[in-house]
Amino acid sequence: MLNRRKFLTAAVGVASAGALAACAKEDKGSTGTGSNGGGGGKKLTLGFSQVGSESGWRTANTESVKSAAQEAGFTLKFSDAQQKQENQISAIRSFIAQKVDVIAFSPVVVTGWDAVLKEAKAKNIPVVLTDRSVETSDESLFVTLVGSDFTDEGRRAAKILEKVLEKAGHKGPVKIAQLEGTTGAAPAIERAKGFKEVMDAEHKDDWKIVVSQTGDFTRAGGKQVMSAFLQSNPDIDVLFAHNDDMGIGAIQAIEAAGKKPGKDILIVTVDGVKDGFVAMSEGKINAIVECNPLLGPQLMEVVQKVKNGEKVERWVKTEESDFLQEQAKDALPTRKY
Ligand code: GZL
Repeated sequence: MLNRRKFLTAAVGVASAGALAACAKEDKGSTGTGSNGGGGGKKLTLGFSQVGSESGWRTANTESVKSAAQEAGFTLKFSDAQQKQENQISAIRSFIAQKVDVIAFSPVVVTGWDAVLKEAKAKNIPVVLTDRSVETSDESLFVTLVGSDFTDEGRRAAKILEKVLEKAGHKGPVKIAQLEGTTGAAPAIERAKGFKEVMDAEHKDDWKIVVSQTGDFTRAGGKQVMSAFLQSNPDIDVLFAHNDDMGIGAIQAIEAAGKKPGKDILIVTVDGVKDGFVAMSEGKINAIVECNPLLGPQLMEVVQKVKNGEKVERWVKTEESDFLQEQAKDALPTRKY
């Protein structure tokens, strides 16, 4: 996870990574013509390890990466880890053995990457993180992160919940259930952190998270955990779900319990996938904090720069908005994922 301290030390990382990329460029040499790959014509080969296919967000992200790689004229070696870190580590080792030009991956969890990233560094293969970040003691192990600020998404979720509560005319204490993303994943850790920051600063006396558990970013997980929440805490006022898919699963549980989602229990989610907007247009989700999965084009631009040995920002952030229920119907036709 990137923070200011890490950002400052990362300047060294970028310099050495730039050298890495330059080495990679020198090692490759290249013949032939053509515009892609930055090596004077040899096609750039990108090894990409994807988390899995756990949510609508992930499906859209995979599609964006694949189509952008094709558009860029790169050879893409793509691996779906089915949400298992060991599968991602194996895939990265395979990319190293295949001597790809650049490795990019969305780390399923934040820890446990130093060893394999050191292996990539030893072979002069630059690594680009996309979507999620990692915790590492050696900032030179990756060049940059192309992705969202999840802590800010958590803050935005709390701020938009204030508007939802006001619109609903809610008075007095607010009992909140939280459906967390995958345990140990950057978006889960950071969205919870950002939400709690606002809660502690501005709602210490009236908001309380009465129950919080992971639904692993899946619809099934959201439905199962929400059912359990309703057994133990039947008087929940609000659900904050770390992604739309868990929110959609929770809606099924809420309706099965004879309650009205979006009315009896106000719901704020993160992502902004089409099904989330449909649920919001039906009045079942009250607000969505967007997390843009269409990172493909930005990622390929960064990959090309890294291959060319050009300097890149330590964090290439994605632009995103927030949506209230009344905006859902108008926004639906233009949603791209
Ligand atoms: C966020 C991404 C998260 C989404 C979930 O960038 O890592 O993983 O919010 C997805 O939908 O499963």
